[in-house]
Amino acid sequence: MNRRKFASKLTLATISGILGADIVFGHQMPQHYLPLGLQDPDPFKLFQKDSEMVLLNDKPWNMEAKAHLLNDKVTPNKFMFIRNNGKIPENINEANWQLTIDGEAALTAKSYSLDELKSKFKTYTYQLTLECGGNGRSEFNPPAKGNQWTIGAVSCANWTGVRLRDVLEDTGINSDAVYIGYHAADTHLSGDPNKEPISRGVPLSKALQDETLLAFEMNGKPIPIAHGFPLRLVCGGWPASASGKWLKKISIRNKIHDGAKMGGSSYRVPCETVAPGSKVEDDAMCIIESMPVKSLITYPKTGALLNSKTLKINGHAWAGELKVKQIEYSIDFGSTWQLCILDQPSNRLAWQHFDASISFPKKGYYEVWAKATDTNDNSQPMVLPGWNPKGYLNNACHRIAVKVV
Ligand SMILES: Nc1nc2c(c(=O)[nH]1)N[C@H]1C(S)=C(S)[C@@H](COP(=O)(O)O)O[C@H]1N2
Ligand SMILES: [Mo]
Repeated sequence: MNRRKFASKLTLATISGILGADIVFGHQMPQHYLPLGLQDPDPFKLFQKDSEMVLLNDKPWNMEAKAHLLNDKVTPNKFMFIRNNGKIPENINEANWQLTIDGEAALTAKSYSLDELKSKFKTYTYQLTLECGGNGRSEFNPPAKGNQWTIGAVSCANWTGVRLRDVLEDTGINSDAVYIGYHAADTHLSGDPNKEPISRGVPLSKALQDETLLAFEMNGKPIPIAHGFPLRLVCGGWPASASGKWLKKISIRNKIHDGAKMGGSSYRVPCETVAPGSKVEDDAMCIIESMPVKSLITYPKTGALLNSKTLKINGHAWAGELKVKQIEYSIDFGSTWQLCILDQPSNRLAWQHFDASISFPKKGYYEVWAKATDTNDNSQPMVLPGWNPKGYLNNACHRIAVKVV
């Protein structure tokens, strides 16, 4: 039931209860009217998102981009997807914010204020690709439950912060450490304070990489609230669920972190390929680590009408922990492929830009398909890759339609 229908079934007294005040002229209120006080704020204004972004859900907030919105080399906030599992924390006081490092494999437990983090450790800036593990979920069949992301749950912004490694080493890492897990300030949708909406992590080896940051800035400014203000973990190239927002605590674990959304079918896929629709036992599921090779054509916008037979396309390609070694395009439904020009990433784990000049043989309808290959020779599949219960890791080729008129 949507909230409008829900509200139409409520009595005036109940609505007053929710609003926390009497509706003085309630008897004048039109029937089935949803009082503004019960309506959600405009998320585009609230989070300063472009009006072309697509809202997938409001409880919690989830919003994605369209391919042509992601044309910038460095993703600005207005085009960055939002993926929340719980409620965004309110009334954040930066001055009192503490990050605690603890865990059974930490030599001690230590807390740092934001000022301490900034003054004690060296600051780094990296451009890092963050893609939701469920990006592309909407195409799986049988369908997978969850946000029906199409292609827009990916971003590549500049993140500034201190290295997680430097802070973990300052606290002290025990020799039995194997994993880290994050804990954050967002709250569970049920309102239960003992439940965390999400608490994921990465193996220690990923945590210790140069580019794994405790970030306090995005694109040179304090991180926007939807993206984790005032402190966020950023683990580029891995499912973005590993990059904890509103970060309060990192636990150094002597076992695989067992926080919320680390088990079952959350961010896990069958270790071996299964037939679509199969039921997969828990112990046959493996945690997603590096994201697979993928690309997007960000110019032109699909549906473009061209009055010329030549077209310059451009976009980005990325490959999780790996680099993209080649990207090709096809205008004949994948029968033949031509190489695109591919740039180096601005740093490890940043997406890579590509462009190509296409000559169409004659007027008519075409599809432009793009296919990237990583340094391990894995290419993007042209159709859907392996089905999995939650619809993760869809890295099928992106396509756009164009008409030469
Ligand atoms: N604390 C917290 N961190 C979180 C989440 C969350 O719900 N709470 N969502 C995760 C998921 S699933 C994704 S895909 C990314 C999304 O990051 P973004 O909203 O900044 O694009 O944040 C991750 N970090
Ligand atoms: Mo995600």
